[in-house]
Amino acid sequence: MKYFDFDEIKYEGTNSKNPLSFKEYNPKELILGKTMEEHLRFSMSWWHTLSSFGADMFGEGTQNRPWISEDPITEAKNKVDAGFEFMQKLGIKYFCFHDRDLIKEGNNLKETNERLDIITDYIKEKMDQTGIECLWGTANLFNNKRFMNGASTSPNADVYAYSAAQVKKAIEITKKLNGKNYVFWGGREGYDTLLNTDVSLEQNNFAYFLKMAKDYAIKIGFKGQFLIEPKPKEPTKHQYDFDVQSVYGFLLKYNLIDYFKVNIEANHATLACHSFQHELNMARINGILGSIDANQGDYLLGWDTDQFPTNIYDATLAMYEVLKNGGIAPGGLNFDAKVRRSSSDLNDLAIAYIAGMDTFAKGLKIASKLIIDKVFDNVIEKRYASYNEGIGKLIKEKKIDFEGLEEYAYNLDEIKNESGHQEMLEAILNQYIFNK
Ligand code: XUL
Ligand code: CO
Repeated sequence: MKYFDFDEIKYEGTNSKNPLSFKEYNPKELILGKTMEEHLRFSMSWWHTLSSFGADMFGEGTQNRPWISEDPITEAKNKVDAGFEFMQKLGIKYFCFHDRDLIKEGNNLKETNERLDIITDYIKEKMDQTGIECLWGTANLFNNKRFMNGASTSPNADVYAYSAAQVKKAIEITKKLNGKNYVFWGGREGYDTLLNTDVSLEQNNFAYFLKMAKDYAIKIGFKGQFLIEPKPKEPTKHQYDFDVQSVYGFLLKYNLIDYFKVNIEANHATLACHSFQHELNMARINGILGSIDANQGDYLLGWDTDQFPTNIYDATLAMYEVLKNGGIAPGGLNFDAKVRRSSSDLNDLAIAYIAGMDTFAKGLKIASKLIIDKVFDNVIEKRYASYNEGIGKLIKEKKIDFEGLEEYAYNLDEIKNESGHQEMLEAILNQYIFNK
């Protein structure tokens, strides 16, 4: 059975009026020596695309999806069929999943795991037929009520043990599907009030959980990259993986830095009061940029709206960081995004993905020009030139101390600073966005 009534989506160029066509994303076009498809590594999110129906805090779902069924195994297989048809038609080469997106839980963990075996066999067949691959897998440790106080940071040791068993299985199925990465998003790993929380114990337990996970992955020969996905809040008030810099400090403290990178989500960055580029930059300069959850929030709303990314400024600066990083592989750009509640047609899903893919494709093209022309590199190099000679060189090379700096400062006359030219740079960035 076919679920979508459109054919393969093609690149038709910037002037096309066909909503079911790419205007910017031309998969085989070369940019800086690599195809767009190699740069962008787009991925479909199983949860938003196949398991979400537009429900919100105030109302039920609005989107009829023809793959729904009463029988959990039939529904799970339908979702695989629909998902692979969708990815093939859009030319998306990767998917990401939570264990619980694939199939509903059974009556106990054993039955749930048996269901996972059945559905991953089915997915594997489809992967072999289509060449589509798994970007990452993860465990959903937040939906079920057993996780009401967290999973690996729960005050209840039984929940901790259950979570470990669930992650063990999730790593196994990700390995079975040859996943390129495995993600830890601390859904409820945080707290709502310090009046009942032992943060120190929770963080130690959390770190030990991650250590056991990486030890197990090594033991079974899972070669995928481990990623932590920072988010400052929601659903808990304060989440431990607040942002890239907190995760980095945590990984250093617990000697996990060699085994984990980060998966950066745009909407999580803005919830932390950072720009998307800030988070990507912090990850890149610390050598931990692993993968991206491509979406965007709404600047007027203070929550995680997971919208499809259409903001060209953000996408350009994100791709700038990706190119500066030398690419994102084995990570990719996963659309952790859902259509709005009122976008209730099935084709809205495809149009949303096309909009996101075109935005990042255009961002990639603009970012490559910014890099070729060294637009910001030249400015930054000049701005920090004082560190290339004299006193600055001594500072940079750590060959001077406070006393030496004091002596130097005593002999300074007037200190002259230079303009940062921010508005000029913003205008130049606009020029590249408008014209390239
Ligand atoms: C939640 C979120 C998750 C992770 C995977 O905000 O982003 O979907 O990406 O658990
Ligand atoms: Co995400």
